[in-house]
Amino acid sequence: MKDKLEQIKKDAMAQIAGAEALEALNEVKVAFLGKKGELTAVLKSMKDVAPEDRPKVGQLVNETRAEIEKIIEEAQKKMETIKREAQLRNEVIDVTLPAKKNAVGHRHPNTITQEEVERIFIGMGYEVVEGPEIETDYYNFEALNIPADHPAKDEQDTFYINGDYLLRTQTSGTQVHVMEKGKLPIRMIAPGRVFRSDEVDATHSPSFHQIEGLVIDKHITFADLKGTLAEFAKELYGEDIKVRFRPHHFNFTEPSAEMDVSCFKCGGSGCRFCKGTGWIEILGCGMVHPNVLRMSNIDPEEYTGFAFGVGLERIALLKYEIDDMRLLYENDVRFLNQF
Ligand code: 2U9
Repeated sequence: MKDKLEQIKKDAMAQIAGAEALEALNEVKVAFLGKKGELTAVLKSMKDVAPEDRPKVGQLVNETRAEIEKIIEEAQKKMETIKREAQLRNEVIDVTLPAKKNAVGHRHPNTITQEEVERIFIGMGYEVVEGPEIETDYYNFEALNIPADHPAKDEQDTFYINGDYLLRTQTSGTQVHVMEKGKLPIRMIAPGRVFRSDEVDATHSPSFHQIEGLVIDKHITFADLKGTLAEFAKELYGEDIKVRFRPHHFNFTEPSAEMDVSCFKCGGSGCRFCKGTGWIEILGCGMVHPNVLRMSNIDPEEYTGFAFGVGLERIALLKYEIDDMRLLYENDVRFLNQF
């Protein structure tokens, strides 16, 4: 029996030494130590051993088993180490290689322009307020002193959702919502998308963006309007920019005006950009009409205010010298990459 066990051990050693991979080693383990393995067979044949020899033989079998297990385990560890080392060699990372460049997106020129305008007014203490794109006739027209028979209310100019609701044609409804809350003074801008039933061309689109402003406080005068908007123009186009105000008409402001800036291309001497005039129109403005204040429960005897409106796309087109508004909506990356 002792010789037989010696032989089994020798065979096992030889096979362990010959096993080239973990799988082969596992097979050796099964062949010697498994349920149907050689050592198990020896244990099963113990019944043929004389009873007085059994404890000794049993001990011998167990020792052989422990030895084979130990050697297999060592071989296993060795192979795992070799495998891991090979893996580490293959997966080596050269940390000195340059990193892959991430494709970073661009802010849309409209967004850049909007953020620039917001930055300027936030710097002057204004709040940025967003309002709903769907409004009622009251918030879009009536509260702004626009009478029922005004041509702007025509279906040719305004998108009606139904008899009650429409897509706002200006962001002014947002200011009305703020005024109705009754918290004064107000110093706010309302940026956002507006809708008008226009045909698409180089300067028109059925959907564009406005930034409107509203200031209401005691003792606000046209001088405040002029000073604020002149400062805005300087921040947007540079210290040397001049402004001029031309009388205009809006239902929601009285008096009303349009503001021009001196041409930032030629400095005012006249060029193709300003069509030879030296001036470029950039916004509309005026003192808030007493009717508008009254409708939102503000006493025009106590409070006055000014308002203004800029077309965001117009500012962006001028800023980047883009001659077709459609480029701002097509999202052609070759165009957008430039900003
Ligand atoms: C309230 C009171 C007054 C907003 C104003 C303008 C003048 C204006 C145009 C600019 C270019 C529209 O996009 S555009 O075509 N807007 O000229 N907007 S004053 O006046 C208000 C708004 C709200 C309660």
